[in-house]
Amino acid sequence: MFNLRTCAAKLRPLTASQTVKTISQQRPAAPRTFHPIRCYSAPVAAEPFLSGTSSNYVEEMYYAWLENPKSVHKSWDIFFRNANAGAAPGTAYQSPPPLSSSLSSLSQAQFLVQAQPNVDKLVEDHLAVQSLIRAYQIRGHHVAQLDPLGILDADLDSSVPADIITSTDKLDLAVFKERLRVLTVGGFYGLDESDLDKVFHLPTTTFIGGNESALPLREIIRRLEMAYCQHIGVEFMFINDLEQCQWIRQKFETPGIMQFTNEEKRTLLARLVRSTRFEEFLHRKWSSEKRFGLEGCEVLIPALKTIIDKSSEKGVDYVIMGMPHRGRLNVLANVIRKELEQIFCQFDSKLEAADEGSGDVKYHLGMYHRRINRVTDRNITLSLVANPSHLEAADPVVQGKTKAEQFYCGDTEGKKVMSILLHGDAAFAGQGIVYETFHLSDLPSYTTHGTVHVVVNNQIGFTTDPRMARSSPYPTDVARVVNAPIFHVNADDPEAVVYVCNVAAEWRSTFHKDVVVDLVCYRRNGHNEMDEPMFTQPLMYKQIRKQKPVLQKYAELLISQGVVNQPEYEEEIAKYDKICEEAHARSKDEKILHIKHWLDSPWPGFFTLDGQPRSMSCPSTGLNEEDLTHIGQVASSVPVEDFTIHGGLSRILKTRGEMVKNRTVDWALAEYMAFGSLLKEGIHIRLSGQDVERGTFSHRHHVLHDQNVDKRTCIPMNHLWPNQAPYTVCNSSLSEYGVLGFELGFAMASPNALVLWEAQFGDFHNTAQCIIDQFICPGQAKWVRQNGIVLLLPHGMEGMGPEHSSARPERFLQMCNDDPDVFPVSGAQPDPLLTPRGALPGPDLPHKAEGWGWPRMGSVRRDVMPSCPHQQRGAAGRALSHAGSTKAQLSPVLCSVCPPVLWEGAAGGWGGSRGCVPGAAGPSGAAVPRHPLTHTC
Ligand SMILES: Cc1ncc(C[n+]2csc(CCOP(=O)(O)OP(=O)(O)O)c2C)c(N)n1
Repeated sequence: MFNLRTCAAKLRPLTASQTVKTISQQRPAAPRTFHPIRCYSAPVAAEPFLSGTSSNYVEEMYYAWLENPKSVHKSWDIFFRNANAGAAPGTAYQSPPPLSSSLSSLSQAQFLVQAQPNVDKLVEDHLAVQSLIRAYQIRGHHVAQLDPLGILDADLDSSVPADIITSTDKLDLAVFKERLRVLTVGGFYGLDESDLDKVFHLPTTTFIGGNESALPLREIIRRLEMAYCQHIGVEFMFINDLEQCQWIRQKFETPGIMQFTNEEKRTLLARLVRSTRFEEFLHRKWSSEKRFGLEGCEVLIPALKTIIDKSSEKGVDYVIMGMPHRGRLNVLANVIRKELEQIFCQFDSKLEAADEGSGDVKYHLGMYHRRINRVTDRNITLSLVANPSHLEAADPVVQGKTKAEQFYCGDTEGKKVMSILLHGDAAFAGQGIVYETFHLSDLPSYTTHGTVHVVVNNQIGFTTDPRMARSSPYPTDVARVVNAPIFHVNADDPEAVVYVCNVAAEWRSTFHKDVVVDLVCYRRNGHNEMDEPMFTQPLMYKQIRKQKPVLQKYAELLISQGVVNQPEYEEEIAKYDKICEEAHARSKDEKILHIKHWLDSPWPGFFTLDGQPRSMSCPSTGLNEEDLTHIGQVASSVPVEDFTIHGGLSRILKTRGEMVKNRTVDWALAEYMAFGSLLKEGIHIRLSGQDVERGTFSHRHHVLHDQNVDKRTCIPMNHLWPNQAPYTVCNSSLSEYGVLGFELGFAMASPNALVLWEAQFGDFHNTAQCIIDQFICPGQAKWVRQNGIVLLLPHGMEGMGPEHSSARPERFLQMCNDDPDVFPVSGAQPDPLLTPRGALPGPDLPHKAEGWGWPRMGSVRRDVMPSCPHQQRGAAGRALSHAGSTKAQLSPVLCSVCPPVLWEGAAGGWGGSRGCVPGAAGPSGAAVPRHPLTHTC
């Protein structure tokens, strides 16, 4: 039930003729409370018993009666009924009937009972207005005018929700009457036309009143329409936090809140000029080149700049962005501010590449730039993360990189570093990785403390109509799982767009949670500039041909408002065109394409000035036994006081301690020693994956849990040395694609960390195949940047079925090979089934595959790896000697007895974490061929 508080004085009659100002003056400003009173026809203040001291009592009585008339004494029931029924001042009170019933008291009771319908109407009307306001808050977005083309409903539903009382355009009386009739007949509200001019107190859950606490119904509806049914559709009522809902209501309902100064309008116009003229310039110069232009959503540039400006104002100084193809060049030029000549020269097909890296640079590679934000006058670093064609694959990578940057600068609350993710409407709705990434957003070891998502919702996916592309009303519905507010906005209303972007950035800095801006726009050309969209969307494109560009519309508006004049506008255009022309002239001087200019993570200190790694050598990896013993002792102890561990774990730790004494190690202890020694050298380690804290096989136990105190844990690895690097070990959500992408992004931020992702079973890595195929394997060749991520893929022949028994390491070898004529086969004779051209699997494929793949890997690994404790023969000695000589070789452990087998895939390398050049040597030595595409270290 609502919080019912008011004062008896408010039980006065209230009519539209009364100034609502008077009422608002009586009302305390904060906290806002709910006042359900509407109209009493008798001034109860005139009652003799209503003295000042009794008013609170009366007030309580009144609300109790409103809820349940039987809950108060009969005399109060009669009084309130009479007052409501219009009894004259002083007559509402009736003394209780005498014990002996008389005819007169009977007739009096009858009079009172007849008052009942008025009371009911009062309560019903009050609830009706409540419900009406709530209906707009929940469903107003369904009737907001979001499509600039005016042909498709953004929610794919043309019907108006049954409980929204009016049409969207105006408070047209005819439409209103009809709707009201339908709703009245349908029994929704029980209001009728005569109620339109009655004044209602507003509940605390709305801000439409501004400084007024009561409004006529007509005005209530008008204001609700202004707030929820114009060019902004706000979806937020699924959020189950009252403060957050109130915050949003205040931002959108407060009358006149969407105001812009002339200066702000001119800045917005100038940004639209840049965005629009940039695409026009590219079109003029390279009319037959693909560029995935932004035409139809030019407002994206002011939108992003607004988010960045507001975030900078709130203290953010590093923004990491991820985006797909659409408008990427424009974002690089006008948001990140990459030099225009660097962009233009990418269109020159004769340009020779100075370094490694594949084609398609301009749509895929990233960028890193530090500059002054002109609006806030503060330094800001902007980084656009490289992305493959695979839509949305970069989402978790951006989040991981953001987390790493936050971690390394000690930004534990995300106040300094933030991420912005851009999406296409079809991809946002269709790609599962979006959902997996959202589910990382609030996990302690994965949160980036709020991401601003911007959807370029051009209402088409390549050639596919949204009605065939998704089953949800909006493409953004996936964001509802994390209670992110979603602001849909008509992209042809630049001020509305800028307004919601400001609110989104403020939301992020206030609540540190995700938020979505859905720019409902259109795509002026085909999917790329060479595509004919009329084949498949004839009607839409007929409308698009007629559509005035947003720049023109906004310029006309500002000129009509006198904010700018025509010559000023033309001058702005000429100024930017000149900038483009001059950059184009300079771009012709570029003879060589430097792909290293397109990097998103600079790795300061790692490269020489000419872009080469400072050192190609691996530092000595040897360790003394004293350190190993120390690590082993910590690994077998509980390094904090008064901490009760499980009895079973005590036995495990005791066994560990004995192994240390006996100079033997098992897999878990060897891992401990490898990690511990790196931590001593100041190398941060992050181990992430499903259940990695304990270890799937209950072997690791890196996090100890106090058996008596909830959430009290201890990570002994962080108690090794006084000045050691931190060790992060975190159980992840049950996702491979999302979490591996995240860790890859984390590893991207620094070459001086060891970042490991563990699959629960090795073969589960295939649900993260996209990250492996698109980012890890093509590493240097595609991205000009290697990555030290290490994949732990435990697998073994232990009766868990054919797929669980192998992590398919041979696939990594295959993916690291880019010679079309050679496969990494082991036998003397090339296997015809496995040659790349014309190779079709025959009936004997399993046998053949086994012939070259697994046994070969197995035998190679058996050669280089230490034995396990089950094969008592010198196992510990070998493991220790490995740990003592080269930690990079410690990891491959194979045992036919132990269930888990750890394999460091071709994808990963520890050398990166040791400062050597990834790719210089593989962890499994000869198992990984040396090849430019090989991404091992
Ligand atoms: C994972 C993946 N599947 C398919 C494609 C091929 N593809 C490229 S763009 C595109 C349509 C994308 O539509 P949308 O997300 O709405 O973005 P828009 O191009 O309209 O901006 C498709 C299917 C791809 N790049 N990635």
